[in-house]
Amino acid sequence: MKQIRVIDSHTGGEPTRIIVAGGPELGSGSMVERVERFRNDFDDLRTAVVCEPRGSDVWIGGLLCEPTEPESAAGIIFFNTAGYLGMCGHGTIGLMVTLHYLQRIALGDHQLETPVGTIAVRLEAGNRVTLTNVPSYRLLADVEIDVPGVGPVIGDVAWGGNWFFCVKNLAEDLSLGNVPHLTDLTLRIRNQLQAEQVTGTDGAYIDHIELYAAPHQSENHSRNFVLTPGGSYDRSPCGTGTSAKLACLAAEGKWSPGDTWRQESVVGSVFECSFESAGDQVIPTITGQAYISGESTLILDPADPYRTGIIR
Ligand code: PYC
Repeated sequence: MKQIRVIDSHTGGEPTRIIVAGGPELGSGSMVERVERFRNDFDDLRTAVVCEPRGSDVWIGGLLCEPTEPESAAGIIFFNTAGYLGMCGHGTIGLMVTLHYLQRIALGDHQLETPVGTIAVRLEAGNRVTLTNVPSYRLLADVEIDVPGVGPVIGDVAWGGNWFFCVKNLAEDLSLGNVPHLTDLTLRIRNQLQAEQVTGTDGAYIDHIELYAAPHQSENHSRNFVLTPGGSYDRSPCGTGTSAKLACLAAEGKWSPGDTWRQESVVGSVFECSFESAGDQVIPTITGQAYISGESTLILDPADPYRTGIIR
């Protein structure tokens, strides 16, 4: 029986499952080479960890790796039921709290290696984590697509460690009771972006769609709904999505460097964010809290026909 040891946490309601033992050996290459090795040779381990029956579309998994640089606390490869993620904001916050729970890191400043770059992270008391994300930018402004059953939808294409379509012209009720409609709407938008060949750089598939509305709590600046690659929605305000949003706000001159943007999620959890300008990009910082929610050993029984998950 194969055994995989995992620690679960959630960040603003969005779960993260970190593989801390029993994961694949990916060698000592760059993080990009390791994610390719994971994808090509060990993808059934990804599906075993996050797909049903052990997981579901809401889960983000992370494989903890030895870092390539001695000054880094860890390397991390994030993944979900659809594939691999460049970066994950809520997952990084969960990872830091997990490393602290394992007594592998102390409170203070650290760095983490991801396939899209090395990021700085600070762990504070109270499970509070601030991450300085990869440079984020708006690629395309005011893209209009004609979504079947919806009509014209206008949005910006932006990078925040993953690709996002940040919708600008829809006024939807972003409440939990409306999740089935919001999911259907954002799936239609994503399909239409693909049909009209609207992509990120080098034809990259835009797998995250963000809707915005006024916050429910007056101290916040915005509420969002974020469709994630597996077709679920982010319970947290989405670290990479809020980085993309900040890049769009900066490009439009609607938010100033250093000012705090409080992004509320569809479940009401909040990230405090800001950015520094770096030419036509921004360097976002995202602060949130995570809590450990479980520690377990996954068992892959060779006799179990679904040991590597239910694959769609
Ligand atoms: O927080 O960056 C994020 C994220 C991406 C997908 C789910 N959460």
